[in-house]
Amino acid sequence: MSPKPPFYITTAIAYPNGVPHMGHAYEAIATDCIARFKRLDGFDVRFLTGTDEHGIKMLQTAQKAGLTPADLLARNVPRFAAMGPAFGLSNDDFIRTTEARHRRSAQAIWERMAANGDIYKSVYSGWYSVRDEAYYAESETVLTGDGVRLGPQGTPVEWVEEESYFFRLGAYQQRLLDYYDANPGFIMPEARRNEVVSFVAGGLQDLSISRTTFDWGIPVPGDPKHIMYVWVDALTNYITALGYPDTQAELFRSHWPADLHVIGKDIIRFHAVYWPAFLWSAGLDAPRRVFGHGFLFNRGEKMSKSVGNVVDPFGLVETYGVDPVRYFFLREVAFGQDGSYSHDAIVARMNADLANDLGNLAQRSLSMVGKNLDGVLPVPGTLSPEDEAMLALADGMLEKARAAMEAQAIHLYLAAVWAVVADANRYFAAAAPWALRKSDPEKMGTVLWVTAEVIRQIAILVQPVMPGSAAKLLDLLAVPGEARDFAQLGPVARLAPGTRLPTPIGVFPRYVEPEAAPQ
Ligand code: ME8
Repeated sequence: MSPKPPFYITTAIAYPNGVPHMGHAYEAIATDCIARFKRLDGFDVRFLTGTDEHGIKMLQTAQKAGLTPADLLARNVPRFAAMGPAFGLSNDDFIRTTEARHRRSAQAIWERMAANGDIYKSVYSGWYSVRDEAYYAESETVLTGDGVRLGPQGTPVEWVEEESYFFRLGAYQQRLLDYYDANPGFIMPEARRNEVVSFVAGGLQDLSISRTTFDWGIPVPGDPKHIMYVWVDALTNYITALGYPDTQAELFRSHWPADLHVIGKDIIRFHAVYWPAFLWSAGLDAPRRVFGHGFLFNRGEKMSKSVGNVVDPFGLVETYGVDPVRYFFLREVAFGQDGSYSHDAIVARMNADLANDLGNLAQRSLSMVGKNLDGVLPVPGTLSPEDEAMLALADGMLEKARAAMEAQAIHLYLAAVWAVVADANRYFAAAAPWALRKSDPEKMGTVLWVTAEVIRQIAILVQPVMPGSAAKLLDLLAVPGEARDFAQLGPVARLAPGTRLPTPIGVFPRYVEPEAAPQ
C-alpha cells in the first residue's frame, strides 16, 4: 500500500487574555471537522491548535487584573485546553508560545531572516493597535468625533515611537503577487483574496518587528532589550510544532508546507502577507492555503471579550450536547461568511434535522428489524428501481461531500448528506414497509435492508461533524470499527444480510424546554 498523503491543518492560536468564547470554539470545531474528514478519507493528518501567550495585550490584561502574565496564563490556558474534550477535538498537539521549543524556533527563524539580509534596525514611529496587535498606516486609521483614532478593525490605535528592528516586507511585494496569481486557491474565500491582493498591490511598507517598551515576549537574538513583535512569534508556532528549527525532523519533512491554516477574517493579512514573506526569507515554503472564516454574532452583536457579550461555549455544550452544537454551527453558518445563533435556531436544527429527519428514520427502520425480524438484517430480494435509485443516491454522497470539502464548504457537504437523509425519508414513507409485513414480507425485508444500508453510509459520512452520535449509529448497525472510513462508502462494503443488530436506542434526543418537561 502506498503511504497516506500528508495533510497539515491548524487553527489560529488564541490569545488567552480571557476565557474562550464561541468564536474560538467555532474555529476549533470547523477545523476539527475538516481534520476528521481528511483522516477518514485516507490522509495522514496532523492537526494543531494552541495559545498565543506573549505580547502587550497579554501584559496589559494581566496588569489590569493585578496579576503577572504567568498568573493570567495559569488561570486561562487550562480553559482553552479544556475545549479539546468539551468539543470533541482531535488535535494531535497543543502548542503554547511560552514553551522552550517555541522560543528556540522563533529565535531560529529570526536568525535565518537576519542572515538573509531582511532585518535592519531603525526607528519606528506610527500607529499601533494593542487589541489587534497590529501596526497601521495613518491612511488606514480614522479620527472619530471624540478625538479617538481607530484602526481599520474599529479598535483604538496609539502613537508609538521607538527603536525597532524592521523586516524588509516591501522587498516581497512582487513575489507575493506572483504567488497569489499562480495559486488562486491560496487565500479563500474569494472575497478575502481580493482584499489581500489589493492591499499588497497598493504597496508594502517594511514591518516593525520588535519592541523595547515592554519585555513580555521572546528576546531578539543578540539584542535582548528588544522583544520580538508578537506576530513573528505567533505565526512561527505552525513550524515549531513540526520540529523547526530542525528542518530534517520527520514531521517537518513530511508535513510542511501546511495544507490549510484556518483563521478568522480579521487576521488574514498576517497569514497571507507577512507569513509567506517570513517563510521565504528563512528559506522555507509558504503554506498552501489560508482560509478566513466569518465572525459569529450572538443576536446580531459581534462577540468579543472586550465588548463583553460573550456566550460561554461550554454552557452551550451543557445545554444542547456537543454533537448538536457542532452540527448546528457547521450546518447553519456558510463557512467563510458571518453567522448568528440563538437558542431558537439551535433547537430548530436539533429537532428537525437531527431528531426528526435522521434520528426517527434510524429509530423507525431499525426497530422494525428488531420487532419483525428478531433483530437480524434481512436478505434483500430483487431490487426495484426505487431501491436501486435510493442506493445510488447514497453511493453518490462521497463525491459531493469531497467536492464541497475541497473548498472548505462544510455547510455544502452537510447539505449534500441531508439531501440524502430527506430522500431516504421519502423512500421509506413511500415504500411503507409496515404495510408489507403480511402482504409481502420479502419486499419489507428489502426496504429495511436498503434503508439500513443508506443509514450506514450517512453515519460514516457524518462522523467528522458528530463523532459520538455517528459512532452510536454505526454500533446500532453492527459496523465494525475498522469498517468506518470513507473507503467503505459506496457499494464495496454493503451491510451483510444475516448480521444481528443490537436493540435500537435513540441517538438524537429532541430538545425539550425545561419548563415544558414533564414534572
Ligand atoms: O487573533 N467569531 O487570537 P484571538 C468567529 N492570537 N471567530 C472569531 C471571533 C468571532 N466572534 N472572534 C475571534 C488572535 N475569532 C491571534 C492569532 S495565529 C498565529 C494568532 C477568531 O484569540 C479569530 O479570527 O483574538 C482568530 O482566528 C481566532 O478566533 C483567535 O482569536
